[in-house]
Amino acid sequence: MASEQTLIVIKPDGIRRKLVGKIISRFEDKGLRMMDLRLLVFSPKEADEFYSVHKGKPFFEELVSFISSGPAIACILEGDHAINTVRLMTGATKSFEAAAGTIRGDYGLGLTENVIHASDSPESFIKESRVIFSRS
Ligand code: 3AN
Repeated sequence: MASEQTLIVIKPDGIRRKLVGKIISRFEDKGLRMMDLRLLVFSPKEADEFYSVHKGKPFFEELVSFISSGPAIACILEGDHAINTVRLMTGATKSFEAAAGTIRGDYGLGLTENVIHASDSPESFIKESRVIFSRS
């Protein structure tokens, strides 16, 4: 398979808890290449756009407010099967149910605060990375 790219965002809880080095190391150890990296604080408008697929869901406001509550780190990773590989390494949405050995399983207990976001498809990757990397 040709190399593909994906996006991860280390959420504000991951930054506050100083997990950045550990998380990035996992992806580097796996063999994924880091193609771009950005520290940002999501504006409410960017957060709204980033999570637009969840608009109307009961947790949407909380999600937008949390992701813009402090600095986050966005990183584009590249490698064979990168999207699926990174999703597997990220673990289940509910950190308290995520398998040991995954990032959420090892570092979190939360649902809204679940340490990391990872794109779930090529379309999501394009949309999400545009929100983050096209800002000035
Ligand atoms: P994932 O990040 O595992 O792909 P999604 O895309 O279903 O999960 O949800 C996006 C984010 O919305 C999750 N990472 C989590 O922070 C939050 N979220 C999802 N479901 C809920 C829920 N039922 N209550 C609160 N927050 C939720």
